[in-house]
This record gives sequence, structure tokens and C-alpha cells, in this order.
Amino acid sequence: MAPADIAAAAAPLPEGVRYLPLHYDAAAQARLLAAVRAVIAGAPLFTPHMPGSGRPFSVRMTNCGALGWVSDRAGGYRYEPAHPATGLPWPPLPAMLAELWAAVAPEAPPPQACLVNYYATHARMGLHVDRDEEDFAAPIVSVSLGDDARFLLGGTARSDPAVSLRLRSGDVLVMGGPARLAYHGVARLYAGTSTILPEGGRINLTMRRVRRA
Ligand code: MD3
Ligand code: FE
Repeated sequence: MAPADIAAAAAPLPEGVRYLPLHYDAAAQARLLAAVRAVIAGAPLFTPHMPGSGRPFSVRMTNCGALGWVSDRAGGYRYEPAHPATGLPWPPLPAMLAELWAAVAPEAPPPQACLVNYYATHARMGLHVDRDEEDFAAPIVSVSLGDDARFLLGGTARSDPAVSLRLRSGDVLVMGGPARLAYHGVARLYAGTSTILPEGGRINLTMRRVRRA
């Protein structure tokens, strides 16, 4: 066991976090992956760029649902109803994901956006807060598929200590309450830990409420 795993096992998860390890078994992961492949077929992965610097993200992205998160040098982080390259509306949210949201966030209205992140082996996501939404009352619900990832979860201040969690294929994480505005990031992938993606890497899905009801 690596030291970070010991720390994660010993430290309780912050208030508002629900971790459902292996919520999806291998067969369910395969069904969800097929739905995600169909989303990507209609809305190809694109490379977002940082506002200002124009630096590319190492993670490639697409979306499904009514709105999708996009970012480019001139327009910055925002939600849009259409794909930045094709101009087409985002594909609908797969039924499996709508069912997951209803099961783990029954008190919240339905999700308006689902961001699809694809991590090739060396892709990372730096510590950040998801604050491009108008409404933080609903949780963010995430699903991981593919290779394991080292996920870091801090507090609402950048300097707060972070806990580390190894996210595996089929894991679900629900971030609500005070954790909704917590700093988090993906420090690294563990190549070859899942066989579900023949191309390797990792897909992460995050369902969100964006606009106020
Ligand atoms: C904690 N995605 O898309 S998912 C993102 O693995 C994002 O791709 C990561 O951060 C990934 O914005 C992490 C788990 C997650 C999602 C949203 C959160 C954790 C969160 C919001 C608040 C706190
Ligand atoms: Fe995030």
C-alpha cells in the first residue's frame, strides 16, 4: 500500500462527499461505455484552451445534455448549447446517467450538463473549483471508466489539506453540500490498470446543474 492510500483510508472523506466504489460492475461499465462512445461519435472530443494564455488542456473533452462546458482563449470558461467545432447541439444525456442522478441526487432537479473528460496516459487536471455554474445547491455526480487515477480533494481554500483517493473504473463520486465548492484535481493515471478502453486512458463523466431553476 502506498502512503497516500493509507492516508486516504485513515482520513474520513470531507462532509458532503459520497464515494460509491465499483457502483458499476464490469457489465454495467461496458453498457455505459457504449453510450459514451455514441456521445463521442456525435460530439467529437475537443481540446479546450485556457482563457488568457491560450494554453491547451491535456484532457480532451466533450459533453452531452442540454448544455456543455467549453473554454477557449477569447471566451473563457462557460456553458454553451452547441459543440464548438461542429455547431451541433450536444447529444442527449444517456438514460443510464439520468438514472444514476435520480438514484443518488433524488432531491435535485435533473442535470443540465454532463462533461465527458478523456485522459490519455499523461493527462492531468490541476487543482480547481467548479464554479462556472449559477447554482451550487445540487451536487456534482461523477463516474470513472478506464485506468485508475489519483484524485486529490481539498477544502474550499486552496491551502486546505487534500485527501487522496484512487478512483477506479466503475466508481461513482457525489460532491454535494460544502464539498460542492472544494478544490480538486487529478494528479496522475495508472496506465494498464483497466482493460475496458482498448486505447488506454480514462474517461470521467460529471453531471451538473448549471442554471438556476
Ligand atoms: C469535487 N473532473 O470535470 S471527477 C471536472 O476525474 C473534474 O475528471 C475530475 O474535476 C476528473 O471538473 C474529477 C470528481 C469530481 C467532480 C466534481 C467535483 C470531484 C469534485 C466538484 C467539487 C469537488
Ligand atoms: Fe472539477
